[in-house]
Amino acid sequence: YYATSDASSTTSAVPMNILKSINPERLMDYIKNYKPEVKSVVQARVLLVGPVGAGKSSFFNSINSVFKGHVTGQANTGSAGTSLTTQVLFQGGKALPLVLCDTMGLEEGPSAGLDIDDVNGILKGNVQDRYQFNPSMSVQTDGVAFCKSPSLKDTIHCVVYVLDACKKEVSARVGLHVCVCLCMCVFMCVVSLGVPQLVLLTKVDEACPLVRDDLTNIYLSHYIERMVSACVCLGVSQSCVLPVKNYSRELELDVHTDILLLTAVVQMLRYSNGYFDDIYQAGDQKSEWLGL
Ligand SMILES: Nc1nc2c(ncn2[C@@H]2O[C@H](COP(=O)(O)OP(=O)(O)OP(=O)(O)O)[C@@H](O)[C@H]2O)c(=O)[nH]1
Ligand SMILES: [Mg+2]
Repeated sequence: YYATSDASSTTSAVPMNILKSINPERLMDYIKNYKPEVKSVVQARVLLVGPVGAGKSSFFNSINSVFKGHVTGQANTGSAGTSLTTQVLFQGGKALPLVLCDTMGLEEGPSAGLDIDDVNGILKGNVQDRYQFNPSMSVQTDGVAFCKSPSLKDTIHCVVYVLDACKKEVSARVGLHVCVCLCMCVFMCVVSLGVPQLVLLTKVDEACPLVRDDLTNIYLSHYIERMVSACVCLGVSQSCVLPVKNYSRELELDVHTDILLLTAVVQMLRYSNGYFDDIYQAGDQKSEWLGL
């Protein structure tokens, strides 16, 4: 069996274990002190999108736990919520410069889950927080929850595809599973808007026994390495794939789990800044919109 036979082997290509050499405090400081490179925006807005049950809500909870200093379970995990939930992270009563937008999952079928018009509406900032999606109908442009003239702060600055590392849609062999096809449709839409994109590969603990036993094996696991390569079929480069383990059943925080989660957030903020840079370079005609 593909997963288990490879999961127990490690690669010798990585000379040292990077995870053991990263200081989580420095990552937290980077996040706390991050400032978007445009005056009109104070928080980077990151959209989490992906199949049902991939770990989108768990990711928000996990990041929240890291900043709170203990494991919390705030967002709706394990149930398919149907709203757009815009979640701000706080530490010591102070809002962090990052907003995670959690959505209902992508599902097969024309009247299930989010559709491409819904995603398009979220990306452009047309869909307001708490908007209840109707799985059998796209966002209504004449509805009260539709924001007709959003500004840059309301739009999405980075899109993160959340994929379960245990699922076959990520595997190289079954690379074109329907959820990946759906993600690819979203991808095309995101590319056309110029929004940067990353892949969050969750449940690395469930996917590989070596990693389950010791998370610091993450960059040594052939199985995870192959999963990361398989994500390239979505159109992102390998460096844009961020493997993480969310807090799911744990009662206590773990430093290596924190490092992977915080590293993912740092990348999200860097890519958001890349987006602001691109817009800035795009020309003066947008300078008013940007508040420059
Ligand atoms: N072992 C393990 N379990 C995880 C991980 N991430 C999420 N889970 C579990 O997977 C299940 C689904 O996670 P959710 O966070 O609810 O997934 P979601 O993407 O928000 O799902 P929908 O909102 O239904 O689309 C939950 O039971 C989580 O505890 C992980 O990294 N490792
Ligand atoms: Mg959820």
